[in-house]
Amino acid sequence: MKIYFAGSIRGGRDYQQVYQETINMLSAFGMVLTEHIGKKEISNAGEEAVAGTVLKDFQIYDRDMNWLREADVIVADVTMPSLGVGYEIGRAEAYKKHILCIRKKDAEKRLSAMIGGNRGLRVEEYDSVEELKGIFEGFFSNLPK
Ligand code: 6K6
Repeated sequence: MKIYFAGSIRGGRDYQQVYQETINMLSAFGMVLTEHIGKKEISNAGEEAVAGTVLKDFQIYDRDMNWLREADVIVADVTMPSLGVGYEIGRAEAYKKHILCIRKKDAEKRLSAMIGGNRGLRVEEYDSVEELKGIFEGFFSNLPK
């Protein structure tokens, strides 16, 4: 099971710690292709220190789109509005991937109607990362074999 986790980078890194914990939890369900999303070293303005090299934007785009095509499912944290995450959800939908959106209940910003109003998308709300476990178990156990 290949999992593409999407979370805000340039949209703002307020939830970086939550992404890290979410990715750790997701690892029990499959291989997370985008582990770097949880790393502290990725800042919304700084360089990508994680790969040991600074990637140009077109390289990031190409790499991420390849991973997205390769993925079986996409789990997107939509708590923090992010152009990139919204774009990835739209592309994943076009590729007919299984998509799960998660969103913290105490989110400051309202969810975009393009996500919340899309009847084809499943958006689950959570209070704590521990709560995500049950949400993930439900999602992964209901995927078609
Ligand atoms: C470091 C500092 C600024 O940019 C970086 C490195 N950038 C990225 N590295 C990896 N994935 C990225 C990067 N920028 C965007 N993405 C993809 O878009 C990720 O898969 C995220 O899910 C999403 C975040 O989009 P923005 O618009 O919040 O950046």
